[in-house]
Amino acid sequence: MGAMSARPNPEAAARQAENTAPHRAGFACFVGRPNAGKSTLTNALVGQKVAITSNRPQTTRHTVRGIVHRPDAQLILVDTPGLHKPRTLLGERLNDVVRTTWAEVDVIGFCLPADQKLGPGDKYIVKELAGIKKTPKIAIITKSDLVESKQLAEQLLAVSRLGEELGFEWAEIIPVSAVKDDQVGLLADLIAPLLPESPPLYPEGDLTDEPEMVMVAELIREAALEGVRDELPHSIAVVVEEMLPREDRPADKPLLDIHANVYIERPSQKGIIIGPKGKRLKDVGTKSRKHIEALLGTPVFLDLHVKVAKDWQRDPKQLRKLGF
Ligand SMILES: Nc1nc2c(ncn2[C@@H]2O[C@H](COP(=O)(O)OP(=O)(O)OP(=O)(O)O)[C@@H](O)[C@H]2O)c(=O)[nH]1
Ligand SMILES: [Mg+2]
Repeated sequence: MGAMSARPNPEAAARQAENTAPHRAGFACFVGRPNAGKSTLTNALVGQKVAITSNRPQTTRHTVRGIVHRPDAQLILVDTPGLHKPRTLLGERLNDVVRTTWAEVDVIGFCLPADQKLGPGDKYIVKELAGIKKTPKIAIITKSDLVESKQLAEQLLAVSRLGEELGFEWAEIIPVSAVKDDQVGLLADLIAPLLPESPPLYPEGDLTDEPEMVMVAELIREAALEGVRDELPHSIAVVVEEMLPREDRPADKPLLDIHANVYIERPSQKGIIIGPKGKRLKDVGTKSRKHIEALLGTPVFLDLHVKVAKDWQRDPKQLRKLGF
């Protein structure tokens, strides 16, 4: 028998002649336990802060899209809330968001921190991922800068074995450090060929599709999270009520008035957020204002108020009001 001859494909031949691969575009989501480094990695790939981060678990509360533009591909990264055992209605809603997201994307990136033992929480997530047969899955060992190479090798092996145990093979397994910018570019190189052939889905230069008011609220929440302990981080929610250019300002000296409410769950938390003589709240305002001004490119007057939304994490009505 002679060799099988491929049908002529003029398009492919032309491409080969020019040596250009088809342009690809699509969605890749990052999933993993809270605090695994998903948002930090998203920001590192995009090259700009599109998602807030903190050392408190469950920082991210909605999906955030970060867009990476390359000549050969457009990667739309979908950062998701950490998947966890829910203790509140909010927690359940967040987990639902993650499950909806991973069912819709072209590539799933499972994030596992290098410095944490692969635990029941991770296994629970990977087991669910194993059920999504059609989607290629990449295991990403995050925070590689925190461990020695021996520990890193063990983690790579552990995650590879977990895939085997659950009856699937990772499309790739890669260690990265978002903080040290180690292998972040390589991760993008690995995701790109897994995306479908497509023209770009977002205009050149768009880095996210987050509305400005949401980003502003998130930057305030990020500043408010810093230094608070125990249950308080979970209790904080921020809503921007209004953003208006101040009237009667000369054109070369604009000022944007931003009014935002910082919600907590109980009156007893008010004192902690505000701090002695209002110092903490003032610091939150100063710190977040700098980030907001950088984001919007205009001077800002930030007016923050602390309000109690009683037990909002468990109350469907309050959750709706706060945008969940
Ligand atoms: N050393 C080191 N720390 C990192 C790295 N990536 C993230 N972190 C830290 O890990 C903590 C959690 O990072 P996030 O990106 O907010 O984690 P997340 O997975 O988005 O967390 P949730 O939104 O709560 O699910 C922060 O304190 C980060 O600074 C890394 O590559 N190296
Ligand atoms: Mg996050």
